[in-house]
Amino acid sequence: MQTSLSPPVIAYIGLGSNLVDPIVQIKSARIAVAAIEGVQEMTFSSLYHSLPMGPQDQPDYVNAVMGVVTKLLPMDLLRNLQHIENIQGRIRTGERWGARTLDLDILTYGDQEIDEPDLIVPHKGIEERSFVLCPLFEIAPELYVPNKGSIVDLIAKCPLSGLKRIN
Ligand code: ROI
Repeated sequence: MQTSLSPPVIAYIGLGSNLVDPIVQIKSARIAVAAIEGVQEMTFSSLYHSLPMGPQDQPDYVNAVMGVVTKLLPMDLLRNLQHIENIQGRIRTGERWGARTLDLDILTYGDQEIDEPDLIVPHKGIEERSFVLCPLFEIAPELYVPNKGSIVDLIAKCPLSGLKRIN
């Protein structure tokens, strides 16, 4: 894949799956993300079982968050993550907020705020998603999420119901 390089930036990536053996999906995705040229794994959270946000007639999710150091520009990182989603046979049911084999979201990219048609960073709705905030807090308790607040404050305001750490 054609990519442009920038100075190293710490980015956090959210991983989620609720189809086709979600734990295996997340573990394979971790390996694939760490193998992207210009991306180096720094930290990886525990895996968490979470109740679906959105339609309830879908399986529970497995979620995790990965911290990386990357020289890729945000759009290049995004394209690489989408490529991994596709390789892992991402099934889209067509339903809004429906079940998915693999979701890889850029949660934060350094202290940057990005508002492009394909990419909003920090991830939209992060403050309502305990399945993102808890694993993120586990690996980055000092993090300040640009324009949103400290991870500590965000967690304090977000209900944690239905979230269970797996390992
Ligand atoms: N719900 C949970 N629990 N975990 C997710 O990763 C997740 N991802 C989504 C929607 C459909 C919003 N719900 C989710 O995209």
